[in-house]
Amino acid sequence: EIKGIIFDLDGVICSTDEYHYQAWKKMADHDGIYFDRKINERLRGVSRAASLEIILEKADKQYSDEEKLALMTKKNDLYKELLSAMTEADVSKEVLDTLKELRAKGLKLAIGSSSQNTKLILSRIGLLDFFDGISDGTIISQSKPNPEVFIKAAGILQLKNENCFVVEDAEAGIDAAVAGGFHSIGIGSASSYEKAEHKINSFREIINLV
Ligand code: B16
Ligand code: MG
Repeated sequence: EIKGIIFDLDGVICSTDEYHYQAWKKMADHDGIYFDRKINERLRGVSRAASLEIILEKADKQYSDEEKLALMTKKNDLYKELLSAMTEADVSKEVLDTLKELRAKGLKLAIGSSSQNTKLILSRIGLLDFFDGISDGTIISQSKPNPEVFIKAAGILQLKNENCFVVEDAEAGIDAAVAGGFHSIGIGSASSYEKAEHKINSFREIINLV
């Protein structure tokens, strides 16, 4: 029985996945490191530091820890610049209406995101006070595919993992859900991932699964 739903943020609730790409791309171009959308797919759901390691696979020099920190800061500054232009209009009517319908059905709703910018994004799109729980990159020590972020979200909702859906656009996120014993729904980039228990093409379809 499903009593709660844990939503990934970037690429599920809003399209900040595109801003992540643009910010990493600018950082990489500036440093002369090859980066494209295909490599970007591997960054979905992955922490900032792990994302940088993936990007640096294409670099032709070794970076010190200090330089890596500077690159991450640069990327995050570029990313936050893009976030500062976000408004409530950056959540689709489909997402908003579906969230409200799920809430009306008595389901508990939480965010489970690797991002340390989660609360900033939620406040920009007007959803900071909407969810029953927020588990994000500021309270975890291991990023997806480790299930920690979802386990903490279920804990906040006071629900068992097996009574929750996890909605994810990242393969790493689906892997995390499976590892934690959650039911999973793949959307977007994860909508054709074989490990996703349910696969949907539009957010509204969640209604049919509960
Ligand atoms: P930040 P999600 C993830 O968010 C993104 O998918 C991933 O690309 C990003 O590197 C990660 O958050 C960390 O984000 O740099 O803002 O802390 O998909 O788990 O909501
Ligand atoms: Mg995501």
